[in-house]
Amino acid sequence: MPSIGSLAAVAMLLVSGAHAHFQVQHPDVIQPFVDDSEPDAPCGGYTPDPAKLNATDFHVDGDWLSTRQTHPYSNWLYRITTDLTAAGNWTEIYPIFRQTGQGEFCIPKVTVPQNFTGQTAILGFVSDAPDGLLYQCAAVRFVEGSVEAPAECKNASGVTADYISDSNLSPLVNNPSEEKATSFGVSARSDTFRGLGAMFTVGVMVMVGAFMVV
Ligand SMILES: *[C@@H]1O[C@H](CO)[C@@H](O)[C@H](O)[C@H]1NC(C)=O
Ligand SMILES: *[C@@H]1O[C@H](CO)[C@@H](O)[C@H](O)[C@H]1NC(C)=O
Ligand SMILES: *[C@@H]1O[C@H](CO)[C@@H](O)[C@H](O)[C@H]1NC(C)=O
Ligand SMILES: *[C@@H]1O[C@H](CO)[C@@H](O)[C@H](O)[C@H]1NC(C)=O
Ligand SMILES: [Cu+2]
Repeated sequence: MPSIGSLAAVAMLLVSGAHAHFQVQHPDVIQPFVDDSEPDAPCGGYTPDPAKLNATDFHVDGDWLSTRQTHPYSNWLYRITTDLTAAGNWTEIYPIFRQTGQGEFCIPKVTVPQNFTGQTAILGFVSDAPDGLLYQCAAVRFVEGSVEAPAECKNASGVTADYISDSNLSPLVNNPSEEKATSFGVSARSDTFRGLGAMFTVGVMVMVGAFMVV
């Protein structure tokens, strides 16, 4: 009788080859984007070349971040560093949260400490997904002021978000957030419900895996 753990591992292996993880919609990420390399820290398969960065302006008093995931859920960390090789010294710029549901997720007003104004930096996206940690990086230039998010900044229907603590993500920054008591909007579902949801997801993955083997 195989253990639940090994079944889950098999399911995750099957799933990892089966879909596209996640992509960043905004700001533009450093190329090339290689889906299979997304598990490679710190940026998804490459080290940024400081001499060749094509930085996008990011407004320190409010700018938008947009992603699209193909996972049923994942936990997100947004982080920045002025080390343009992305080797370390990361600062968290938004509390770690769980996105439940596939598709677009956009936060319209992400702020950065004002003393970053004028600096060029790497903005890192890390997703703690059912198939492991996944990475992407954008090159940004911090500018003053704020910007209104455009219409393309939207959440897929049915997607929800809750702040969460994540012991895989918090060591990846110098200033990890405490778990927030409040949720994004609708008040938090209980941890029990969340746990059951995760077990259901793994159960479905195992069944899909078994189906693919047969
Ligand atoms: C730099 O980025 C801009 C906007 O994202 C894009 O239009 C342009 O083609 C890029 N240039 C290079 C050399 O990659
Ligand atoms: C680390 O990042 C901070 C900004 O968060 C910066 O002031 C400091 O110079 C950086 N240290 C190194 C060694 O890059
Ligand atoms: C901004 O100020 C904080 C302390 O308030 C400091 O830890 C951080 O290194 C500074 N960042 C930069 C880029 O200077
Ligand atoms: C997406 O959902 C989050 C969490 O509810 C919310 O904070 C954010 O404003 C939403 N984005 C848009 C574009 O409505
Ligand atoms: Cu994936």
